[in-house]
Amino acid sequence: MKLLQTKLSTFIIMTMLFSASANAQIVYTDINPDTSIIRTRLNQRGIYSIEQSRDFNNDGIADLRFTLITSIITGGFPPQNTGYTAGTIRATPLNGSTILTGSSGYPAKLNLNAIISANANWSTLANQLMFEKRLTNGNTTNTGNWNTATDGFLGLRVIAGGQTLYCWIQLNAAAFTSGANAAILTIKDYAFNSVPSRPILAGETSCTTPTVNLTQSGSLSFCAGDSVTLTANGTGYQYQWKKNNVNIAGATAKTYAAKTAGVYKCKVTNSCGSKGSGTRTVTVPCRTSDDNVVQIEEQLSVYPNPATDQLNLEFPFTEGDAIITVVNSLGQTMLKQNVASADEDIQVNVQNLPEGLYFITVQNGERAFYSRFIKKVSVFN
Ligand SMILES: [Ca+2]
Repeated sequence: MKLLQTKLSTFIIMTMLFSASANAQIVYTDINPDTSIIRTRLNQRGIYSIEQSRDFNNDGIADLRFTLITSIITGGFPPQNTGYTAGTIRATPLNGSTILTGSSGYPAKLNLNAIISANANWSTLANQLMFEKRLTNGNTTNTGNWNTATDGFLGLRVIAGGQTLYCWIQLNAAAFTSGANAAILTIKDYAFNSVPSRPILAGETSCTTPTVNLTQSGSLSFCAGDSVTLTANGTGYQYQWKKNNVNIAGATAKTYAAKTAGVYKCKVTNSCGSKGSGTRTVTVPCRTSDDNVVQIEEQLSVYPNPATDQLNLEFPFTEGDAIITVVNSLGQTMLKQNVASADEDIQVNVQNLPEGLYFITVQNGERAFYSRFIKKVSVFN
């Protein structure tokens, strides 16, 4: 992309300063030609800085200010014991934005595809992308994550209209390295996720809805002490495993070793959103297979029970759609509802049913699952 930009910039004059493209969610802006902020080394004692404020979510409000500072404090008045030349490139969050910082406390230089999300170290403080100090004895000290960085990504979190947007900015930063005579900061391109609070990957310019399907390492039925490893195959990059529809604390890897009986599934998230997997029902019957073969009853689990307005369903979905039927104690069909197999949370609205006992059936292909529940009218209604 960089080579292409360089070539294009030869031909494209100032009429085309940048081009923005937007798919459903990721809004990408390619600065063309790349913009450089250059601070030439001073030839005499003094301090000089230039700064530029930039807007990275295209709402006209500046989010970040870059400052390039150079100084020579050698000799002159008052006399310096240790003269030095210093160069700093600083990033200052503006108007409520924050920058993603690394473990050193400096703005992190992220690699391609690093996840920029709430789960990161965000700082409101102005901080150095890089700082270089050149001593009169010729030694140079550098600090910061961005010394002579090429194609690094800066993570930015913008607060716009009370909502949180995650962004990346691709930068080249060159310090006052030996032989060079200037500090240079080049802003190449940037993008943000236009859906509030949704993460973005460093360098990501478009996203598609995640896909997920579960595979298992072996039998879903085993004796206590054993386990089965479930793997969420797909395109997402954040995972949350659930047992009986409740998040399992800390189970955020691509795989999960299930050791206890229950209905398991995984919610997979990427920049475009979340997708729920199908379910796997794990049973721990504790009988050996050479004994009587245990027939696992296909169980439909419903909760809460009694229910007042929403009834949640859990059953081992196989393929295709399913039909949910609710019948009252007189055998009259009171509700019928279709669900797609990809639906993550299956809920039935029972708010309008009279109080009483109901039977519920889920027909999924050749298989049928049965349960019953009691409808109660909420005391708060
Ligand atoms: Ca902005």
